[in-house]
Amino acid sequence: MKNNIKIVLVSLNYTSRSLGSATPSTALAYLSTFLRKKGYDVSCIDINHFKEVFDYLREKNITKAIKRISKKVSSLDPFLVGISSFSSTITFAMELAKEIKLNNKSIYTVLGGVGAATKPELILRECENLDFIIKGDGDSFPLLINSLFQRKKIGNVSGVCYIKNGKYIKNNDLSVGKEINNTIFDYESFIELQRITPGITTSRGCMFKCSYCSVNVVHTKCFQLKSDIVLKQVNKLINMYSPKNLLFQDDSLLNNKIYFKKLISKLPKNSADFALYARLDQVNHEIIKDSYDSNFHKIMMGIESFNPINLAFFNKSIPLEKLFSTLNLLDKFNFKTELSFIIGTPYDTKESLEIERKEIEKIKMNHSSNVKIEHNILIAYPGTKLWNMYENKEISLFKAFDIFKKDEKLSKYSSNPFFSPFNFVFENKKVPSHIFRNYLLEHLREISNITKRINHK
Ligand code: B12
Ligand code: SF4
Repeated sequence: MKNNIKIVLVSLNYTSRSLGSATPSTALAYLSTFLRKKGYDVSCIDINHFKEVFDYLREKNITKAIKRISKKVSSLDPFLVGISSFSSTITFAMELAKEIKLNNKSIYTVLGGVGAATKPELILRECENLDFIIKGDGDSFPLLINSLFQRKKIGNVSGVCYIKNGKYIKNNDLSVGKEINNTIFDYESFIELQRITPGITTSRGCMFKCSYCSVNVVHTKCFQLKSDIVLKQVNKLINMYSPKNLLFQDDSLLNNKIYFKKLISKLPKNSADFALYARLDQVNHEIIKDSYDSNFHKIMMGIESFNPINLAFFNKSIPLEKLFSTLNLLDKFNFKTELSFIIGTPYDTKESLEIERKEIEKIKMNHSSNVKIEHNILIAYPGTKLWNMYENKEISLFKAFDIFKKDEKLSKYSSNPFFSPFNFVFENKKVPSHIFRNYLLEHLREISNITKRINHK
């Protein structure tokens, strides 16, 4: 039954690729469908699809972007705004909350998502314009909204954190949302959507413990959605939106192979092109063939590094000797493959980066048209094992604004690694930071040259 309480949800997880290319925020899709079913009037703003905001961000005009989002929020006249954040967008969320409150002090602001899950007290104390943080899956969101609307005490609403009379209040966590995870979501509450490439995450948490990864920060327990729920979800999105592509966004859809096989055997045939993320050690001929037969044409794998010392530092043992034979197999089935690498560990050396470039050149030479290579610079995200090592002073970080200049996002808002993780790079064990920074910049330049040269051929 409708209750006429207006809620606006905003996702700030910006990607600079191109307008509308990112999957609409799955977090917002879940939350909005869940709230709509309970009678709320919900609108979702995903900045990767909001043309004016996206253009401002591309021009690095953060102030205008924030004002534009806030203007849109005002025009929707909500009772409460929920913001979904990654660690990289917490400062963005704080600025937006400030602007929203400037326009209308009575609107409640709530922060959620992986960015909000670590150190909620620090975030709330830093930003008085954020009224609440919800940790976990958001099952208790309606209870919080209702309590506020009816001016009741917040009491024991699970996962909710706030500051009252200077005192930090933290209710017990609710890591796995039973109700929200059984919701079959849609994108009907999204405004300004450019195009729809659905993203589905069939699990929460992960059984592996890679040192840089944040997946287990929000979801401390591994949890797999029932396969019939996932199939209902896939069918609903295909029937409603006829998408060209549909992306399975679990960091590895192959963590549970029995589940995977059952799921893909029941996926609708001749509907969308499917894509998946997987770990190299989980991929084999049978998996590739079965996936191909079920209409999968794209795979993304985190290879991370060719340097065994780095892989040990990442707590990720990947059988690199399998890489070339797996790429050959994927080629046979004409899979598009994206391989991602991480540079910037304390153990990288000029020589190890050079070896890495040679290996990447080999991959590009042999599989040019089918393989895309992506590089990420190592970041210590709050709550990860690397972050704990940094807090325990086992490893150090240094400010490296210029490395990220071309992709500045909101990196200059803060020089605190918690609030601006993008500003910081690891100190190297062998060379001083300014030299190490040059190694990284040179590596990125060289990789881009290799890619251009080989693609051009
Ligand atoms: C899809 C995705 C993206 C998409 C996002 C598209 C979009 N429109 O959102 C794109 C490609 C843009 C992206 C980019 C990046 N990503 Co990403 N991404 C993911 C991925 C694979 C899935 C996220 C997802 O949909 N999960 C499923 C949903 C249902 O779960 P959820 O987001 O946690 O949401 C639930 C709860 O948290 C809660 N909730 C969430 N928001 C809110 C808000 C409110 C108000 C409430 C009450 C509750 C609530 O309720 C939701 C429903 O239950 C995750 C990995 C993962 N498995 O989560 C990484 C992940 C989130 N990404 C990560 C990273 C590092 C990045 C990049 C930095 C990568 C890079 N090098 O550029 C960029 C950062 C972009 C930016 N500007 O900040 C890290 C985040 C680390 C961190 N601490 O922030 C993750 C966790 C991956 C990892 N292995 O560590 N990413
Ligand atoms: S990087 Fe992937 S495999 Fe490693 S813990 Fe994170 S989700 Fe799991």
